[in-house]
Amino acid sequence: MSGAGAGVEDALRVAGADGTATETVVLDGPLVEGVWTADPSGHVWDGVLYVYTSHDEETGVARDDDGSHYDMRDYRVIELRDAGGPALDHGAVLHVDDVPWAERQMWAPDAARRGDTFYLFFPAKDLDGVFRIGVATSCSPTGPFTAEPEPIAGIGSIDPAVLTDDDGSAYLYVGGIMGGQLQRWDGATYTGVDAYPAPDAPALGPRVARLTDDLLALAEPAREVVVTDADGQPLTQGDPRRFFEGPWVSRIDGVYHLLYSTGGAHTLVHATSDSPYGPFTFRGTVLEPVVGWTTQGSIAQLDGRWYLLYHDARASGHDHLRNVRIAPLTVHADGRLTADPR
Ligand code: FUB
Repeated sequence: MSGAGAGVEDALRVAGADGTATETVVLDGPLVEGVWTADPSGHVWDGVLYVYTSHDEETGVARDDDGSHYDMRDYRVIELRDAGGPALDHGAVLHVDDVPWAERQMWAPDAARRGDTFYLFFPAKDLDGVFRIGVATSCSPTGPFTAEPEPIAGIGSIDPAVLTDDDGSAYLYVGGIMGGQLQRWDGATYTGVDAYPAPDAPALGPRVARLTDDLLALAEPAREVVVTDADGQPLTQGDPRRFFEGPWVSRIDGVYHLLYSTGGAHTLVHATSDSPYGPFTFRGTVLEPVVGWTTQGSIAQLDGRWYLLYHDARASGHDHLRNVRIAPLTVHADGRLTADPR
């Protein structure tokens, strides 16, 4: 952790670059500067907001349809005591070189807690170029994390997100189409073949499975999550509102909210259900398109207020060099969610 030797409160007063706190008023700017961060997953534990992010870098890998230029190699944790900042960047907490089965592209992560153990869930490509989901553990929310020797069996693709429900059950959601390879998974099997539904057929949905009590494996086969329109009809593959990537589920006032990116339409949207498995009913746009091709987000409640964590590329002008930001999130009386980015 940065600020080593000093208490967290002392470290929070330190202004500086990578590995120290920033004095940015984060509701108006990036959470941290001097390092590119993306794909934020926010969790409040013991009154502190921990934001788990991927770490964008310019490594010279050429842009392609597989997203190879999103060539990230490690994860970071950013800590906030207050949504207005300052933010403390704890630096790299897990590097691809320390994951026995992973080779590249450490994309959007999430974290979970069980007792005094903290879990980092992450996607990465293995030696065969297949996106798999890994898990790493730590005794601290700020790492460092130690990876399990093998990825989680029975599930793949990208963008893991874990919902810990009120009864303690934990659900793992994953998925991203195109470069995220969701279209190449048939149940628990990676086929290597792009199989997209026809434009007028039900869209590909993220996958969900309950995790075992130790959060290291699936407790059941993964199933597909369906998102429907207001009439209960599945959104079709040709519908710009359909799921693209970045699933995130929060339970707000007893309702399960599935947040996801629509990809080509460049919006963050949400859908609601009375079950963590869905089906989810499409509700609307949470975040209008940001600068940059990708849009990704998560939801956290700090000091009684709801926030959206998201990223954009407005500072760099390059899709693959992003900054994580935070915006107030309004929960409307009818259950709709809308973010108010600055
Ligand atoms: O950051 C790499 C990938 O881009 C993520 O996994 C996607 O959700 C998108 O943000």
